[in-house]
Amino acid sequence: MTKSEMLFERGIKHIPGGVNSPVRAFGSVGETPRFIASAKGSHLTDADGRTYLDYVGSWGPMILGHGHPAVLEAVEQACKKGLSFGAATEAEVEMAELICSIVPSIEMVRMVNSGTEAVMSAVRASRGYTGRNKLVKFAGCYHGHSDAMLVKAGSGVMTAGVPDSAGVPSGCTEDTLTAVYNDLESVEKLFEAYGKEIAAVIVEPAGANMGVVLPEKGFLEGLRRICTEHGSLLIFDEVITGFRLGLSGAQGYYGIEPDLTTFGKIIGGGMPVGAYGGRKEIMEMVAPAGPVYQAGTLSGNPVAMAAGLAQIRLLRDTPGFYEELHKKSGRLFTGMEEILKEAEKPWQLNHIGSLGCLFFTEQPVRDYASAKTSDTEAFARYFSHMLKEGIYLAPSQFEAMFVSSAVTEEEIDETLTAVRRYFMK
Ligand code: HOZ
Repeated sequence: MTKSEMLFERGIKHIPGGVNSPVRAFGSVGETPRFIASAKGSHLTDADGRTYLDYVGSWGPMILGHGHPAVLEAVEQACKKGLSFGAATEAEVEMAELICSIVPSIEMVRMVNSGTEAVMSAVRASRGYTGRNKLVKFAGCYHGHSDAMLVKAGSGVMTAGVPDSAGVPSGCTEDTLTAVYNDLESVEKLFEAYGKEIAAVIVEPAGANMGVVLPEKGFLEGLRRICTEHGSLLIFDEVITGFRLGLSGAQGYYGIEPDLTTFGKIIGGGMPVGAYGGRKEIMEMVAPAGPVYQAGTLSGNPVAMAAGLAQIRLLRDTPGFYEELHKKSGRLFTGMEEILKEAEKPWQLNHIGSLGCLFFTEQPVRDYASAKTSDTEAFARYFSHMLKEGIYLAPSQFEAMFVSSAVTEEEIDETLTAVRRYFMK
């Protein structure tokens, strides 16, 4: 028995499913989860001492790779000054100034502790601001696990095959309306029926929790237009795409200005962080400036702020960071496409910047329904092969592959060799 297997056996006795977040249980790929002991640069090392080339990067935040010296140094210095004060600090002001200086649509920002919390709070702010209750989300988009968002959600909800979670009272989701990703008509229909009641449309500007699903030309522009016409707010959930598709996230990449934006883990450099922000008049609704209540003892935690500030400044100040990362990732994804052209199995490879996802289906993947046509057993076989080759992919069909700047050109070649060995056998 491996140490990971033993730890899983022990964990299962006292943690639901043996893990603290469902996807990491490896359930949908039929493997035992690897328990990670440490990580450095582009690699993870498990409890058995096996190393893996990491294409998960803690689900996004480790865009610089693990243990970047500048981030570690900032954390060490912050730790020495105190772990938590439950009071305002200079670092929080610096973080707010930094985010507002980078993302043009954000004039004010509130720090929280996770993407789930960021979305929950942004939705509340949108309702407080508009005085409306209804919310439009898209099937397959994942916005964390707050009650109102667990309707046709992506990520682990999608692999679990439960479109709606147990334990969520119907009263909590009756104002959540679901539209089809990349289908503006489905959005128009909801606005025809409920236009004056819709507080906001929330969307992952590039879907990354039903696998990777890209917005088609005109989709985000259409959402912007519809929201403006109806006095509803447009919320971009940039928990995955923020500081990943570029310094100003998907909104900069596609040139669309949302009213509110949510961020997650990436702005904490690996520490538990989230944030939501947007136009001043909307954010001034939030307590104590306004009547929308939202609070948190650990929000803006000094150690998390130090890590996040160090990481974001590196992303901002490293010349050509995103060009380089996208070029490297592009070589990986086009290399995979070349190999897959020769493969007999049906496939679709969706990718953008340093995010990608291989689906096992003949249908182009453009929404929840087409993502669901992927053969998840074929994905599981591919996943197991890659893991044996020492390559750690997201353990679910409906997650993204994240490339970090720590991955070398040689490691891209190694990855392509492993892909080739699978498809050419
Ligand atoms: N899709 C999730 C991140 N957005 C996976 C991580 C998790 O749920 O643990």
